[in-house]
Formats: sequence, C-alpha cells, structure tokens
Amino acid sequence: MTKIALITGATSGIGYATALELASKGYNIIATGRRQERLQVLQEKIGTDKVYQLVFDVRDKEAVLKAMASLPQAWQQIEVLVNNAGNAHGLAPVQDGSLDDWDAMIDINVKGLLYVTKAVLPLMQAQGKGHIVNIGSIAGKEVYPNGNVYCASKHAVDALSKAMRMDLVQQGIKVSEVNPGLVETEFSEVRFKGDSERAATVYQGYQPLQAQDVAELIGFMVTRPAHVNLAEVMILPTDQASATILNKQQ
Ligand code: NDP
Ligand code: 8X3
Repeated sequence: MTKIALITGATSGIGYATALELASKGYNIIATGRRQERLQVLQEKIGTDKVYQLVFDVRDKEAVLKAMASLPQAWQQIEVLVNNAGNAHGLAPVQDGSLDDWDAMIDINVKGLLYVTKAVLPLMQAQGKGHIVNIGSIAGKEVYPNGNVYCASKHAVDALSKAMRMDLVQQGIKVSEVNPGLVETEFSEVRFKGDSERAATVYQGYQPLQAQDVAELIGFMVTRPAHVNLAEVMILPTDQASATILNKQQ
C-alpha cells in the first residue's frame, strides 16, 4: 500500500521541497498551507491522484480539526507527519518587539504544531505506528541577538520533540527533530515583511543551505528501517559554525 505523508507548510521552501522529495520516494502527500494556488501547483507537479490538498491556518484549531476530519478514508492512514509550517516575524530587541509578531510566532510555531499533531495522532495510534518529524532550528539550540521570541518558539519545539518522543515511545510512533541552520527560502522575506532586499542580505557572502538539502535529510530519516529513529539532526551550511558565526567573505 502506498504510504501517506502529511506536510504542513507545503506551499514554500522546506515544506515544498519535502513534498517533492517524499513523492519521489513513493509517498502520497497531504499538502497543507494557506495559499491554495500553490498547493494546486504542487499537486499538478506531483500528480493529481498523488496529492490531497488541505487548506488551513495552523493557528486556527477549529480549522485544523475540521480539515483533518474532512479527510477521505483513503487518505487517513498517515504514516509520516512533517510539522514544518512556521516562520520568524520580525527581528528586534525585546524592548522594541511587536506583540503581534510575538503572538504570530508562538501561535504558529508552537501552538500550530501542537494542534496538527493532536489531530493526526489518533490516525497513527489506530495503525500502531507513525513518524513525526518536527522542524526545529539551530535557533532552538542557541539564541542570537534580536531573535528572542523566534528562538523561544524553536526552543519550545525542541522541548516538545523530546517530550513527544517519551510520550509516544510505547505506541510505536517515532518522533524526530530536524534543526537546520540558514536555509535560503522565503523565510527572511516573511521575517522582514516582504522587504526582499533586506531578506537577500541574509544569504549574501556565503553559501546557505537550499530547501532541497533539508528535504533530502527528511527523506533519509523517514526511510530508515522500522527499528531505527534518527531522533535529532542539526544540518548547517558548511559556512556556518553557530547561530552567530558565519564564514562570510564580504
Ligand atoms: P518559508 O517561508 O519558505 O515557508 C513557510 C511555510 O510555512 C509556508 O509553506 C507557509 O505556508 C507555512 N505557514 C506559515 N504560517 C502558516 C500558518 N499560519 N498556517 C499554515 N501554514 C503556515 O520558510 P521555510 O521553508 O524556511 O520554513 C519552514 C520551517 O523551517 C519553519 O518552521 C522555519 O522556522 C524552519 N526553519 C527555517 C530555516 C531557514 O533558515 N529558512 C532554518 C531553520 C528552521 P502559507 O503561507 O501558504 O500558509
Ligand atoms: C532559522 C534560522 O538562524 O535565522 O530558524 O534563526 S535562523
């Protein structure tokens, strides 16, 4: 039987690349995000019968539960959940931070991940197996100036990944965490609210990761034998040594 992977934030960046990567490994994909037109493009690229679109905002718990409840029977045997949807909003010292940005990061990166997990888990429990891959960050292991609430949200993902692994170990459900360093996606455009010039400067002077690099790691993780769980992997550009130390040639 074809395996099914649900990927949140499949409209862009790491989630989009992961959808293509897992599809190339034979998975059927439940692709989620708010931008339906992009899910449509993804579906056309992979194949109409191989992708099921679910459009919802992860912040809206009713919408998450409703979307999951709407899944046709044939799409309910989810084996892999990639909790990828997330972003940074703003980059400011705590004294200047925007309350709306803080709400967005905590609501999307932490609460959204929990809502989706809560909705998917019964489907995995019914099968007695499953694999949850949470996309954390190097920002969940370290903090950097002005990163305050984004880093806190990713530290929460780190704690939740460890906690979920403990809670689910008796149920045969694997929990893995992927912690990327700098990846060139729409991430910085979102962080800087559409200022693409400022966003581009984040990736100048060194070679960042591409979304495909992270997607390939996720593809490797979910295709390990049943008895193997790659619990936690940090993936960095060769030019990055820590959250703040980069080999930048300016
Ligand atoms: P992108 O901005 O390219 O993609 C973010 C994805 O998240 C989009 O598909 C977006 O879909 C989705 N998303 C954002 N907000 C919501 C929401 N409220 N409801 C539903 N979906 C949402 O960034 P990346 O691919 O880089 O980011 C993916 C993950 O990787 C994030 O968790 C990020 O924190 C993490 N990460 C990124 C790194 C980087 O340097 N780029 C490094 C380390 C971790 P849509 O807007 O259509 O809803
Ligand atoms: C994204 C990487 O260093 O911009 O999580 O926070 S960083």
